[in-house]
Amino acid sequence: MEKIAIISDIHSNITAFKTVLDDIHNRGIKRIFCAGDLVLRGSSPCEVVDIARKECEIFDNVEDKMKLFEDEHGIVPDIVLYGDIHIQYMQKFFNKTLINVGSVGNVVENVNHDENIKDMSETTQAYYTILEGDFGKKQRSSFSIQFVRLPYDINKEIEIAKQNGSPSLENYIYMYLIQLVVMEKN
Ligand SMILES: [Mn+2]
Repeated sequence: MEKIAIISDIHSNITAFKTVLDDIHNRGIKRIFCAGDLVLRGSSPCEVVDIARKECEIFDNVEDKMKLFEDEHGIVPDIVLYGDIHIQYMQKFFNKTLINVGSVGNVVENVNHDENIKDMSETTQAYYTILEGDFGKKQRSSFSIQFVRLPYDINKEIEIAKQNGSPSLENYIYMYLIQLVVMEKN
C-alpha cells in the first residue's frame, strides 16, 4: 500500500513547514499534496514557495482536478479532503467522508479552558494528514487516515519573522502564534 501526505495552510511559517517535511521524509512518504495557502503573514513567503514547488504537488484549482479525476477514472470520490479553515477534523455524510487536513503554519485550535494552565503548546502545533491505501484501484480495499500533529519551535519562527521584517508582526504573533503572548502575560 502507498502512503501520501496532504498538507495545507503553511502561511509562510518556514519553521513549521520544515518540521512537517522532515517528519514526512522520516516516514518514507514520497508524495506530498498541498491544498494551498502557502503564503500570507508569517516569516518566509519566498522560501516557503520555493520549497513547496520542489517538494509538493500543489492543487491550483481543486474543482478542475476533481472533474479531471472523475472523467479519467469514472469515479465519484467517496472521500474529499480540503484545507482553508485551519481546523483538522473528519466527518461522515451518509456514505461520504469529509476531511480537513489541518494547517501546517497557523492552527486556530488555540483552546485553553483552564487559566491555570499557561502552556498552549498542545493546541498550537503543526498539523497535517496521511492517507494510506491502494491508490487508483476501483474496488474497495483497506484504507487508513492518520492525523499528525508536531511540536515545533515557535520562538524560532518569531525570531525569523522579526529578522525578515514581516508586516503586522505583533498582530501576527498575537493572532497566529498566540500561546507566547498568553505565556508572557502570565
Ligand atoms: Mn489559510
